[in-house]
Amino acid sequence: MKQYSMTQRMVLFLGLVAMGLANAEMTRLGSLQIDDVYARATVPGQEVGAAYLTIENSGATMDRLIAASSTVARSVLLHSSQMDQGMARMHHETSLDIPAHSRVEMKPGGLHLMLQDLKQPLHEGETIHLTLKFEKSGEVKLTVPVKSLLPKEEMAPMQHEMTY
Ligand SMILES: [Cu+2]
Repeated sequence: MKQYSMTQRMVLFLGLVAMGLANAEMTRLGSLQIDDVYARATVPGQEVGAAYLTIENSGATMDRLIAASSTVARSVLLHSSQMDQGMARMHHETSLDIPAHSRVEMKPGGLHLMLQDLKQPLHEGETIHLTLKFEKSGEVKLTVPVKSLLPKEEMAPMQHEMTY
């Protein structure tokens, strides 16, 4: 058996620790991998919040996000954003396809989960729970960190017009 030096062992150990940290917010559900999950902090009086995440499907069949819910909001809707004559407009989507061997990313200004009728403000540093329901893979409960507000100019999409 090969003997490792103290330094080699240390490097190996640190590598494993780093891998553990990198995977801290990753969730697996069947062939789906969900990561980069976070919600935006809200200001007092704000009734809606937004959450973002990335879903990767390493499987050979398509799956579909069909519902989402959270204990901090009365409903959670899937929205897409599009620029229309210089104004961002949100559209309510009833489901989100996650094609085989693909990665679907939610981000500010694009796809997002809208937390409607918040029951409490979302403070930076807290965590909330979000439950996602997929057509094939079923349900998964995520622990979602609340991150700081965007600079003011990037907050604009929060106040934009809604189209259903
Ligand atoms: Cu929205």
